[in-house]
Amino acid sequence: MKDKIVKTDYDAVIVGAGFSGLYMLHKLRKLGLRVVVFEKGDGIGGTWFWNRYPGARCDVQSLEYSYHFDDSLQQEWEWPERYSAQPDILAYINYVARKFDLQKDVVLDNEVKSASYDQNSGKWNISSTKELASAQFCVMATGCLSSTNSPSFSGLEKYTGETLHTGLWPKEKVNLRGKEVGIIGTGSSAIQSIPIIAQEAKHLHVFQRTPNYSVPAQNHKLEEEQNLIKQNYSTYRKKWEQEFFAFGVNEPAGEAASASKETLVTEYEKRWEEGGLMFLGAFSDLIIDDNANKTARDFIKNKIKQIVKDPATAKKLLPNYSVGCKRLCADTGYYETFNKPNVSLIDVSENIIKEFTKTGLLLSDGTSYELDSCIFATGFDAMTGSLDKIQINGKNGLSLKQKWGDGPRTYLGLGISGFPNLFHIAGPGSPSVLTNMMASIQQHVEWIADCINWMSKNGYTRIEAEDNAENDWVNHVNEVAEGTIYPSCNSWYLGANIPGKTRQFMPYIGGYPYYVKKCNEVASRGYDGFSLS
Ligand code: NA7
Repeated sequence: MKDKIVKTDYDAVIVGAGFSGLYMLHKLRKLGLRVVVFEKGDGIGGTWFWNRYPGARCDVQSLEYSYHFDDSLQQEWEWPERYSAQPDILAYINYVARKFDLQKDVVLDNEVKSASYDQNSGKWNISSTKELASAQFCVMATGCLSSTNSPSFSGLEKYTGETLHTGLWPKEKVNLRGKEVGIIGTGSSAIQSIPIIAQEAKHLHVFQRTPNYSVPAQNHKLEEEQNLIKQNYSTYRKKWEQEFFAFGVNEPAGEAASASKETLVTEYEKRWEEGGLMFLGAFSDLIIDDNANKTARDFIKNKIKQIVKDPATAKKLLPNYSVGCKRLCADTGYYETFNKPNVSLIDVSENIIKEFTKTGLLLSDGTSYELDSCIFATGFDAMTGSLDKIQINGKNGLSLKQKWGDGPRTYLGLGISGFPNLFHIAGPGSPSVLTNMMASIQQHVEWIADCINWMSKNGYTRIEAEDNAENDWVNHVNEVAEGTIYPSCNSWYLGANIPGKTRQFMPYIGGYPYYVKKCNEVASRGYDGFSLS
């Protein structure tokens, strides 16, 4: 079979056909480049292709979580709800692909196995299931939350029940009606799916290692507000991009540390009613001052105690770390679900899941659970996991795994020293997952396309991040994170959910506007911090 694979030469190969890969394709094609996208899945959509679990929904508002590069697109697409469900986002991506005729340059079912830089030709050799390719540029659009984490529970191979992972949910309808269902994990995916699964399952057993903070999404059908925003869409987009997290948030009501009890309660109640992640924008010091943060977490904990009727269950649901440190969740009826007679919460923080048996699982104290289906809502090897799966070799055969052995290092999250002409969209060191991803994706893609265009106009064929610039950026990313509450708990931002992964805060928490300014300055100074030839 292998000898039938022909090698094709492109100007650019893009890995991944999610929001970032597809827009990158569009931009580079417009520059006249010969571009191809290699995608592992049998459909486009990235995160929204794989995460089909019941209740999967975006936690950034639909009118913000969408492309802004084409006005006719943003005018003609109608979002049904304030927060879009996965099928609506997937339908949108497919609509965009049809509108801009993107699919013809996407090779589906095509997993990239390796990418190696050839110093003699100055090209990347990319090997995938269906194609061997060479290209001047390689763009990794592999997603931040795409490589699933499936803990290796002992005895799992013996278990005869059904196993599912929220991040690899089947396309076909999964029937959980009348079944004893277990779900391991209580992150965002679990928090969204638990209320829906509880409606179907005979009994839902929730195995919780660490409770999470969640605020109501207050999702609703979109009506007049959609038209109002569309009338001034570009003004709104500009306004949102001035925000720290690149999404619209009402002005903070001052600093929580010095606010009166009355102000705190009034503001938090208001934000709780408004719904969504904007809750953390209530006061300006919540992510930098743990005393201020305490006022927000106390408020949420009180809400949990009010909502959950059984005090023992409510107690188990109370987190003991700073709110926002693990990504805040937005839910529809999560805490209320624990009042249902067919839902139970099992704390596995100390009494851990010891092993799977033929018919269920066993905790370390000997308690056993019989399960027809077990759902792993155990998250992702975030930000670096997808690249780790590809054998990437840069200059002098240096592998990315080697280079990132003590944690990922990038310049602006976009370029990596030792890996010329390789760009990474929303890589570690970029604001990505801490912002409205759509804003970050568009900014990264446009920056990369402008860079490639500039290189061609100025007679350069090769660009590489300089060591010094990379070191300075990594130090800056770490320094900014240290000044916040973010490194104070075990989160996937730090890689703490993956045994053996180096603990390093991966995204950039200096704010979207500062990051964009920095990227623009770098570009305007002839790509300062990159060496060009
Ligand atoms: P998360 O947020 O990483 O959640 C994974 C959950 O799985 C979390 O509660 C983990 O507990 C739990 N987990 C992981 N391994 C185990 C083991 N071995 N035993 C018990 N429990 C375990 O992933 P999600 O998919 O929910 O969300 C990821 C992001 O997607 C989310 O932040 C949004 O940005 C969208 P832990 O907290 O590690 O103790």
